[in-house]
Amino acid sequence: MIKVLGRRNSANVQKVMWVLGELGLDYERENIAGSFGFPDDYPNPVNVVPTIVDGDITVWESNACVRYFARQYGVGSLWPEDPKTLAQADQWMEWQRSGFSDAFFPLFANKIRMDADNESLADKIVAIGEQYKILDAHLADNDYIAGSSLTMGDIPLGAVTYRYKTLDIDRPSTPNVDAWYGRLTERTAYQYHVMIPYGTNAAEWAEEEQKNAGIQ
Ligand SMILES: N[C@@H](CCC(=O)N[C@@H](CS)C(=O)NCC(=O)O)C(=O)O
Repeated sequence: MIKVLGRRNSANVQKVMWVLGELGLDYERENIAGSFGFPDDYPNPVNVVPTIVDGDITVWESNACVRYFARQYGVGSLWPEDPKTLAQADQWMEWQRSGFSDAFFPLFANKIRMDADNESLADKIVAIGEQYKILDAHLADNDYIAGSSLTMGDIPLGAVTYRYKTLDIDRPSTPNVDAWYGRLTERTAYQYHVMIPYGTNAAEWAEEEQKNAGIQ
């Protein structure tokens, strides 16, 4: 049985859970990190979530976990067989981890988990809007990140986009992102694993974390 170690309200854990949902794989998830803390024998030297265990292999770094499951169980679907499509999926996954995350995560953490107001976050709100304009231009010619169907390339950006779209902030017009996001929101696995309320401030965030404790 696949094990996912990580609290359900972590966007990085949600990437992995969404993949498992898309692939129809059985799993057990354990509440780790945040208010749940880390067990002494946590098998990840960095002490962040997610970590996944599948038989004799343990993997951490969320995008590496996404790639592992896609390649092991999703060749031809989440893991594109065509090397060029695969390269496109991989490229946007790398981008999510670099420039995009640098813009998004400080905004989200400050706004929701440290209760900062939008005025103090103005530069960050503009910065993530600029990142979404880059994504919007790419999606003008693509229904999904790597072409005409969902691949692993959609997972990291898609998992974070629920949060971006539901934050109380101004956003630039990005019609192609909107259409792509609309397609994601129609997927059962996305609804169940990603579209999870997170509250509007630190107290609500903590409440939502506990509400999710009993949900697989
Ligand atoms: N690069 C890592 C980052 C993981 C990460 O920062 N996870 C956060 C949750 S999204 C975490 O574990 N924070 C500590 C905590 O929640 O206690 C990955 O993609 O897996």
